[in-house]
Amino acid sequence: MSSIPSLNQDRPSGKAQPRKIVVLSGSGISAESGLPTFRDAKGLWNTYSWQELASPAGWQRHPEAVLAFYNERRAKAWQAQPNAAHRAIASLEGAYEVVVVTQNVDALHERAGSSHVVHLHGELACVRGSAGASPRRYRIDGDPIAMGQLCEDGTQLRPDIVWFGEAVQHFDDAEMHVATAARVLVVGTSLTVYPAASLLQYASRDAEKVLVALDMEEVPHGYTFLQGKAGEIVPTLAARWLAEAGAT
Ligand code: BV8
Repeated sequence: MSSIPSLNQDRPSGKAQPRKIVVLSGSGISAESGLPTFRDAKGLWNTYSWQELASPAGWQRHPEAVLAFYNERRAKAWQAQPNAAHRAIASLEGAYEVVVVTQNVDALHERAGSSHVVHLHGELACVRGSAGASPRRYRIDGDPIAMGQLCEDGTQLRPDIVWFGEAVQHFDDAEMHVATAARVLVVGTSLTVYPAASLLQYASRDAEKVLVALDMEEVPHGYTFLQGKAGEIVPTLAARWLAEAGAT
């Protein structure tokens, strides 16, 4: 795992807003919904080659294999159900402003009821043209796409997913939300992938910072590590925060 950059980097301006919670989630939060993670024993990148299936070069070399890989994941993600962790995060909206910044490409946060979700790495349920800096996007939910299905601009439709070597989406927005949160809850990510993992360092010094995972090689400075399953730990945390806010 790449080392976590030192904390004395320039911080975006922004005062922590007392009732703002920002959740930074990764594939581990969807594991209990039956969706695979990436780097665990049976993770996707231990089964498939990300270089071949989640990179622009792989798309150029064999687009059919890439489309098949994402068609299968899109169908599975569309069949999956939100779990107790997704639902607990959505329930916090009863008493807090909650922004979910996710590396995940499934829609389980939205389907659990979260109303403000920022996808850094794109969404399985969307596809886009395969050329240009601001391609047209289409929502296809759980449907497959095939070679020959074209965007209005005439280019082959591709998954609206951020591959390795491609710029992540909404990063500045995500950075601002982390910097103005009174609480930062990191759930189900190995903090391997950048620049997403660098978001943790933008949390305010006075913010409450919690990290939930099955295991964590190196716990970031200032974060409280709660080891265990998201589906068990996050509902307890949410209940405590709701009680503190006087909500039941
Ligand atoms: C870019 C596609 C530049 C979507 C993914 C420094 C700065 C910037 C870039 C880099 C850098 N160093 C290296 C890079 C390059 C690269 C990178 O980070 N490489 C890594 C491998 C070292 N980054 C990039 O290429 C990024 N792009 O920087 O572009 C640029 C700039 C301007 C203009 C042009 C270009 C793009 C990164 C996005 C790549 N796309 N996937 C898809 O197919 O799904 S990454 C992939 O990893 C997924 O998106 C995933 O979300 C993400 C992170 O993985 P995790 O979610 O953390 O999953 P993982 O398996 O690792 O861990 C699971 C965790 O869950 C574990 O901690 C486990 O304990 C826990 N867990 C499991 N079960 C449970 C649980 N916890 C609780 N409960 C459970 N039940």
